[in-house]
Amino acid sequence: MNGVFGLRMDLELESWRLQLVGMNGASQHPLYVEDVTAWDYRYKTPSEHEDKDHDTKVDPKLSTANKMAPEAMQAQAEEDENHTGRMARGTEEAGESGSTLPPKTAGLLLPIAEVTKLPRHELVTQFKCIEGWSQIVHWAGVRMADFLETYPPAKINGKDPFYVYMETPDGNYYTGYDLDVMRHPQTMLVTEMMEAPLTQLHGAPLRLHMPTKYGYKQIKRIGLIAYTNDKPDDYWTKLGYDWYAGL
Ligand SMILES: Nc1nc2c(c(=O)[nH]1)N[C@H]1C(S)=C(S)[C@@H](COP(=O)(O)O)O[C@H]1N2
Ligand SMILES: [Mo]
Repeated sequence: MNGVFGLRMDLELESWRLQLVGMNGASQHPLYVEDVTAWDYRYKTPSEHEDKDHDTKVDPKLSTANKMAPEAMQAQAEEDENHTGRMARGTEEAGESGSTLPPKTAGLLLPIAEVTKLPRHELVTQFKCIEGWSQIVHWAGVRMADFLETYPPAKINGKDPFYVYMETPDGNYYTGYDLDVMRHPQTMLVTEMMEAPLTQLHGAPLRLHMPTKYGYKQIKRIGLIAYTNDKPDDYWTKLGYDWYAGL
């Protein structure tokens, strides 16, 4: 396990929905809502985990990192809830995403069963973290290409949008991709790792895997998928890492 941004508190899995924005004909779909950002994800107590500083890829001497302890996050969240009824977003080192949705953005809210309706695929790959470790992993889930067929992006000026943006439910981890790499047959929306359902810290109920890119593009606990023509913000790119992260 490596990287806890967007995962510091356990998610109540029943409260999970996938926010989908930019889909063609969304307003005709039975799962259409006028404001996906109003969806309330619920959390349990902070995760018990060893952070081990694995996820700080910046030289601590050069870094102004001020990582919050889970207890501090919880206190902050409670304080924010008292003031605004919502959790603060972008509270990790890279700050708030420039691609976060404005309130009142329309789209779909998909329960996990809508995702797992798509054909199931398994894949064994070598997963590579830019920090130097790698691991053989058995994945299962659905192809992102199939998801794109079922939930196609709306054309912009007659053409497919260039990019796909993803974000954790709390907006604290976020990633951007070319639409082309999303259509690669080995790019997967993953629900199981090592023949077991995803654990919280591996991104339950839904994460991304693609063997073409480093681990930091493989977002855990996806809350939002948005099709867009604006090059999306990306957590680690903000801290100096390459946007493409190609292997
Ligand atoms: N939500 C979220 N997803 C994330 C991260 C993170 O901090 N938060 N870290 C990334 C990095 S740098 C790596 S190497 C992988 C690690 O995946 P694993 O914990 O399943 O091994 O998750 C990626 N996805
Ligand atoms: Mo990583």
